[in-house]
Amino acid sequence: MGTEVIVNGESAPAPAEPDRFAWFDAARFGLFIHWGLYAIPAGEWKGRTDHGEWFMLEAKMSVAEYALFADQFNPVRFDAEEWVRVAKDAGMRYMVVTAKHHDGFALWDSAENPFNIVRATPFKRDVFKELSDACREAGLKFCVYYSDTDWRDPNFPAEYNPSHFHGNPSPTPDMDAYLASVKAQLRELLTNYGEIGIVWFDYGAGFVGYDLGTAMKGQEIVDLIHSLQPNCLVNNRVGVPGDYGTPEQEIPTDAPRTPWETCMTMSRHWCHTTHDPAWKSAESLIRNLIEIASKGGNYLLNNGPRADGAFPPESLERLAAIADWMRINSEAIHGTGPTAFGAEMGEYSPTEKDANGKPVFVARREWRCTTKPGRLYLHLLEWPQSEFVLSDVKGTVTRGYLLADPERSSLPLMQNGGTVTVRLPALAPSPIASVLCLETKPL
Ligand code: FHN
Repeated sequence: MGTEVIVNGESAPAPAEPDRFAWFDAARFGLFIHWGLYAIPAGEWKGRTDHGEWFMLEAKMSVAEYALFADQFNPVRFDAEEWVRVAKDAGMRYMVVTAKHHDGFALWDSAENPFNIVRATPFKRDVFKELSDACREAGLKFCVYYSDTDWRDPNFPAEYNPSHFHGNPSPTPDMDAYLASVKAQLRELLTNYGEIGIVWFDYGAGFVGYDLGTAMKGQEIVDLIHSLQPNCLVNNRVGVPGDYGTPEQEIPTDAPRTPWETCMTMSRHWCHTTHDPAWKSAESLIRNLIEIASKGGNYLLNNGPRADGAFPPESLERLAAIADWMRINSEAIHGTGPTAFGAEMGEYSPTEKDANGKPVFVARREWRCTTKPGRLYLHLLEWPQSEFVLSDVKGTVTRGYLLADPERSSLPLMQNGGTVTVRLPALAPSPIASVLCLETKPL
């Protein structure tokens, strides 16, 4: 974009490039959906109950055997508007949905990939059309998960899989043909469903000994996406840096300086399973959101809908608890920047080392901070006895109040240089995290 334009014969500064990241950076919170044929066995098969979305590989199923699940897939309780309402109520600003996972089953009406919900199941509805419409109507970004792996496609090389499994191996896989099919499917997704916020690539393949970016021609794929939708974000999982990083099931100790998003399950598995014992508490999910936002990242929290299209009750319970907390505190998450401090996170031990000989990080859990211009949001995880003391404050604090106080009554506070002391009520408004907002003005 040039530095000037001519308007009515006069030279004027060129409009700034649209910031492709603005919505992502403000969102801070999204819903990840893993949904497909694997929801039918829901983890249980021939005596085992610990399968997940890798079910076809774990059960070493042929394409023909796995396709029998498509004949049964009829999610009569699927309701796109209900999915979107639950996500929006929880404060989620975007939704990433598995268009095609490693098993090759597509959730959109694909001419390129007829093994899809419209053409291969009794359900016959294009859930991507219904979800993209519902997201747009509700103001959520609709985003697409797409796996680099396809255990059905004979041209996907079996050797690219960690276990060299393939449901339909060709003796002479043709990677160019495979990539042509990948690009054709991406064109369908980026042409037929309106604005796509993110193409969320994933790697099922181990690409053992192969350079993912070269094998998948990653930059060509990213360029194709941007040629179709220039503002669409692409993550870092097609073998090239893409637009942002994707730590999985973990929150980085040190906040990356480039855009990032932690994806995490609510339970043990990404997809719905009937025997999942490891559901995380709503408290830990909310505190993850706070931790991630205080480091300037996004939280992509996963939910695995059931085969009938309904969200599991365990998910609904947690999302409702998150909605209750966000109803009061969302301004301390949406549109915020990272902490103005940092010492509150903890420090590296001067003596303790981990298995790799690196200093152990000793985390602190008293409070976290998110920021906006003229605002410090202190997320109090442990309620101080009577007062909260904050050091290294830049500028002057003009007022302090609890977001849980509908009147936002000013709390007694005093400031001595960079140290601010706030008198707090005896009881914490929330056992999970109570947010103290300090309004500030520059010195
Ligand atoms: O293999 C996939 C897995 O099934 C799941 O989709 C996660 C989600 O980020 N990604 C891969 C494992 O990293």
